[in-house]
Amino acid sequence: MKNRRFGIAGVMTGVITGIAVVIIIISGCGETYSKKVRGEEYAKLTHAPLVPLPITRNYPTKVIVNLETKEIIRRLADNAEYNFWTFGGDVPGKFIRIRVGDMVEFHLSNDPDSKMPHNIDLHAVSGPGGGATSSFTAPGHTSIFSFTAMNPGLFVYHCATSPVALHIANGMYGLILVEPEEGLPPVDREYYIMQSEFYTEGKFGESGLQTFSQDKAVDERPSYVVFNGSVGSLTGDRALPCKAGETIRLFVGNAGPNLTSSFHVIGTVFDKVYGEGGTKVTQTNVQTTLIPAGGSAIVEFKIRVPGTYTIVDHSIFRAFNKGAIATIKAEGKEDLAIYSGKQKDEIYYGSDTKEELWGGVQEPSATTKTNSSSNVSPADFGKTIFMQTCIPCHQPDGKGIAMVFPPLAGSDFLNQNKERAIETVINGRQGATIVNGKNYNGIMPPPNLTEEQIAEVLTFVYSQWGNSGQKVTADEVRKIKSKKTTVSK
Ligand code: HEC
Ligand SMILES: [Cu+2]
Repeated sequence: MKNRRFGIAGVMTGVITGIAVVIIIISGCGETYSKKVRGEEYAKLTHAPLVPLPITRNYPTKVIVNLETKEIIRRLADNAEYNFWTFGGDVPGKFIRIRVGDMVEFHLSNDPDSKMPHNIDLHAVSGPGGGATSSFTAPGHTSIFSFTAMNPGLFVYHCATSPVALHIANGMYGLILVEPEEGLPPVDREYYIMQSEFYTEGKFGESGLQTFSQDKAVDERPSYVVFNGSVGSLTGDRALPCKAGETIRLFVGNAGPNLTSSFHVIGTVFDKVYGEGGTKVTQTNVQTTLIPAGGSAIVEFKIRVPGTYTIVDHSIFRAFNKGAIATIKAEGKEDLAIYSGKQKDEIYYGSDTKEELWGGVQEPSATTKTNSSSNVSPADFGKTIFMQTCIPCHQPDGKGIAMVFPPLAGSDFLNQNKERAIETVINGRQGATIVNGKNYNGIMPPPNLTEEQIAEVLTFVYSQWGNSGQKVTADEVRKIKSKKTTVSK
């Protein structure tokens, strides 16, 4: 560990040489607090998911923080945008890292193009409003105020300009880490993740510029629950990288504005949790940790084998239906003793023999290997719906799973009769279905999509994997929906 043995006490008793010494006196309620602060530096802030480097100083200093509030229209999800209000041009706001005892001189600037005044309430501040009233800043102005970080820990900051809830709901929040005197134990990688909700008039997945819904916000019914400000901010190419064998520390914030997070990383166990963002390891060997709105947690875990690890809010509809998914991608060597991977896939006939059910059916083939190498342009609306709705059963490559889920790739059932395919996606399907000469007898529940979404997803499916390429319009879907009789079996 770095040279941090000399705490504040050592500094206070030490000989003061030619270094500038600032003595801060904060008085109130008859008590006086004074502390020596040496030197001055500018804080280096980072955009999520990056975290500034650990502090190597072993004395408190004056830290100048420059942060700008900015209102910007930006991606919320594929094809959906939102007018975000931000600290530093991004959601969440920039990460601030200081040391306990530091005297922070905070410069809050509000972009001249802003429509709103903004301010900042840092939960790390000891003082009324956490800095809010002192930092109230009109567009095109800068406010300066100072505070001494009395308590170490991981703290949320947010805008507290009236209406406070709206400023938070629109994206104005971030994290400030106040390191304890001795610092945090070294780890291989640190990342910054912040969960939050967005309340839009449109449903999850609707395209275009989304507007804020006060009703949904009051009812605590978000359309989106996301990590780092948008759906997919940390998935695919943007997954958090690491190597097997490394220890990862996540600084996790929950901005709310309403929901508590059941924070979980699928496929790992948190070796340590600094509960509620405090400085003590409150629990070891944890699966899921609660993070309150306006709160935080620090979690640490070792990634033992390579692969993709999915970060979720384990209030699980939020993950799969509202966007609360992020991923960690670990490279490295397999350790088959720790995790074998799939060793076999066999057909299971149930506990009582149902052999006759499969009589006359062709030899079951092994499960098709999946790989998501479909050659799609990202502009494709239907792709998103397909990924969100259809892949658990029909698989990312559209090949389905032998005997259980029929293929969409090269499906004669699909390609021969468009109306029948539309009807399937409207109503779901059950009973005997023959696809490419093979019998299926499962249940596809109705996917619950709008007419537009059905048209988009089927157009996408038809454009893939050598399928017929025909287009499906929302009008065609509406026509079939309004028919009383079913099209065909
Ligand atoms: C929960 C699993 C599940 C999901 C999710 C699902 N399906 Fe299906 N799908 C099935 C099953 C099972 C069948 C066969 C039903 C039967 O045996 O009659 C089927 C049949 C079909 C068929 C007709 C057979 C074929 O292979 O051509 C189409 C077309 C289809 N699904 C499209 C979709 C689309 C598009 C989506 C996403 C919007 C979707 N499905 C989501 C399980 C699912
Ligand atoms: Cu604000």
